[in-house]
Amino acid sequence: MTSRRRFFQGVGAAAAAASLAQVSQVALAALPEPVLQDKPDTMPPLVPATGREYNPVVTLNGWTLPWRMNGGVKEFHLVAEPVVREMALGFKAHLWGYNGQSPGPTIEVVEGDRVRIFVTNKLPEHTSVHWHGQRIPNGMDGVSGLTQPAIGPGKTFVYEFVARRPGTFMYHPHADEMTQMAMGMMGLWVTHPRAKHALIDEVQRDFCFLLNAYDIDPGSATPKIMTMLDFNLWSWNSRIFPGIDSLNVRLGDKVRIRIGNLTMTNHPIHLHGHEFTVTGTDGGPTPKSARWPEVTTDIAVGQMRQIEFVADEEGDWAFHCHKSHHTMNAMGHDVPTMIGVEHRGVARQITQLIPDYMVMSERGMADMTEMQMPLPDNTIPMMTGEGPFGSVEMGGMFSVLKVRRGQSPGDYRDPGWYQHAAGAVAFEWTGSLPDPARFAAQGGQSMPIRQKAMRETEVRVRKPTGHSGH
Ligand SMILES: [Cu+2]
Repeated sequence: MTSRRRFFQGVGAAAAAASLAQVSQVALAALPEPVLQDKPDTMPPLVPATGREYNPVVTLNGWTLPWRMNGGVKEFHLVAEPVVREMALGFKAHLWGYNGQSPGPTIEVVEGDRVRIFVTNKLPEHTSVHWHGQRIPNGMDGVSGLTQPAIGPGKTFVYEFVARRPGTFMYHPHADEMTQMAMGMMGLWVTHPRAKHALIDEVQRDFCFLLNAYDIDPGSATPKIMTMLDFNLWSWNSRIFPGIDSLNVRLGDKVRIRIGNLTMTNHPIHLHGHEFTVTGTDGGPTPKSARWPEVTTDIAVGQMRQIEFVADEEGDWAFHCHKSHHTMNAMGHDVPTMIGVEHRGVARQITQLIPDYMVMSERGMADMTEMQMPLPDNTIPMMTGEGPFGSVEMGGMFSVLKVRRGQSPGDYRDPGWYQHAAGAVAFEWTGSLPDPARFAAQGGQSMPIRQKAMRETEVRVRKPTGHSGH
């Protein structure tokens, strides 16, 4: 009963009711009852009630798909369907996903498990599921047209194979891929090692999430699927800051974070206050001789990186993509840089013609967090998030690693803001100041310029620019 209760905790009350129905129908139904999830919260780890033991992962703003055992085979039921994903409080996106969510639930199995996955297609078009990174029989690889016919709308297909090597993998359609991935169809797959593994350490916290990206115009809800690179929402598990949960750990915990990239660009993921090592890639555990300490790891398109560290510094540590446009939410960004341009006088004249005209960004963009600008329905500000000391002026791919002495083992709840010791926070200086050192030389040049000398001038011209390739 205890394990069943933990099992239910892992999937939430609504889903628990669904799996309760599943239990009574197991003997009758050919298909495992699909378990659905309608909450975007981070669910506690799903402790296995049946099958081999393992140390479960925690999916950031996600959940693990329950299974049933059938003659020694682990049976899962994935349902591909349109979903509504709350990407941040008050902002709902109309996506495609699996079992009520985008991304789909994490699938967790153990090395050597025989796995049977029923895939029911409730999308308006055909689909398939590719098990990215896994060693499987070719006919189970899920490439529609190449290794199987596509799964038509309303149809259910079965995939069956043995999870041969431990690691972190992804799943996604290999049918009208551009549309279906732009719409959010993807999920994580974790195969735990069967026994103690020389290259896979025991950890106290094991998190995972996918990097994904959308192009949704403010005020609308459906992603623009033709977008190639110019996405405006950079998300972790289809959530954007401040909608991404913090990663809450106990001081001294060994922490593993598995991050898969299914966007169309690379993401240098950066952790404050700690050094980590990359202990695994899609190809499996990294040999110990090939590990080195880092604070940022670049995750290319289609790659997975698994990082590990000991959380030995208390505090609230920023954890984010280091491309600064990826820590912003949707914005009209075809906007000239106005820093240093005094245009208030001009604005006064313009407002006589266009009453809504406003002066923007002549001192930088931080004013945007305070600006009381009417936003369209169903979007969120481009930079926001109230911290204990004011706005953190972030969005997109940003979260916080919270390291606390008092966090109990197995407790993933948010402990609140870090309480700093007296005098341990950077503070305003009001005393006298020594003269700051300034670099005075103009610098040389490696080669002479072959052109007539011009009168020295300070550039004041602003060149109109496009916005591609950011
Ligand atoms: Cu990024």
